[in-house]
Amino acid sequence: MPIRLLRAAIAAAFCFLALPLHAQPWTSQRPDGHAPIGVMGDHTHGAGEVMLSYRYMYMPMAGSRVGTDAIADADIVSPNGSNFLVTPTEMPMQMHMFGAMVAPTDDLTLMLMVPLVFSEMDHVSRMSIQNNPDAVAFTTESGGLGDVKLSALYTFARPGRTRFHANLGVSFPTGSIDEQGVTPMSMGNEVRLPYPMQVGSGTFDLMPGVTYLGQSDAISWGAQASATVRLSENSNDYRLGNVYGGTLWGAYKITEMFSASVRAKAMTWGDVEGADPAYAMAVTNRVVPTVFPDLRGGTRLDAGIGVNFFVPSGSLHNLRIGVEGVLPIFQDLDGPQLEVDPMIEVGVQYAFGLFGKGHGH
Ligand SMILES: [Cu+2]
Repeated sequence: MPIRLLRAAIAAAFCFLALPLHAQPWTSQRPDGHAPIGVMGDHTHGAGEVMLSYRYMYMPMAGSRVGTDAIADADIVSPNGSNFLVTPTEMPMQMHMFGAMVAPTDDLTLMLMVPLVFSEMDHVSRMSIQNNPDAVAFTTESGGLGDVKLSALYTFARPGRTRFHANLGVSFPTGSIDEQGVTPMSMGNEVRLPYPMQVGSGTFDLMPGVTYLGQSDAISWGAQASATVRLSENSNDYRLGNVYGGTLWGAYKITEMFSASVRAKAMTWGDVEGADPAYAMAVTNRVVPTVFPDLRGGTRLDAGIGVNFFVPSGSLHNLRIGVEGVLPIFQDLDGPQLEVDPMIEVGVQYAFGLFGKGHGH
């Protein structure tokens, strides 16, 4: 392509991103001024502003897949199938996330996120399936403080009614990777629970990303690309796979207080590298798929619908409530691995000005 054409194409693309070029800047002072609640680090704040938030996420998993195909629990534990002794059948996970944002300048917002994670895992075994196919053989539980994340969000462009900011986060290894439980195979002893029941990554992780936001009078839209990159091996001789994701959303402002959104999200995550030596015997004896480092990765495409509620004025000005339901529509898993079922996320956010301003950006 001739250089001149290329230049014109780039200019055209930029104009499209910056549409519509109204005098009015992008604003958070509307219900769709924040992304659907499932998006993290979507918005920044004005200088001197603070936001406190709480999110609840419920992620149920049930049934397993190999690649894109469902596999029956009975086939996973069959000697003629995947030949494991035990398989997880269900794993409901709940997360409570406490967040704080503070903006030292109009361009820089700092964000702290503190998660509490609670998981349960139900299993069947080859023996239990022969005796009573519907009975749960045993359940394990884990939970507690997850990996605390600290991010900087830096706005680097504001063309027209759009914004671009860079996200740079660090995840701290505050979550346990030594969660233990008793299983029928452990003869009453506490043994280390498998990879997916561990609460943290055990490593410092880098979380880079970039976010684009746009607005017209009635609708808003945005896109975000993000990654989680593990910086080392953890103290149990492994590292979780890196995560790469992208999400795209659009929202319609129904009134000054309500908006509705649709969203698409794609993510791919790697297998575990290395191996926790605590699982060595379980791997040798093919006890359960969840201790195999090469049965952890996958790719998933989700669709979300959500609503945002916003108080535009008065004493509760800048109080927000968001709800989003997320439906997995494609899953390709290194398996047997548990698949994700429809998830729900609910959040409350409250922003205020440190100097009594609280105008919201
Ligand atoms: Cu905020």
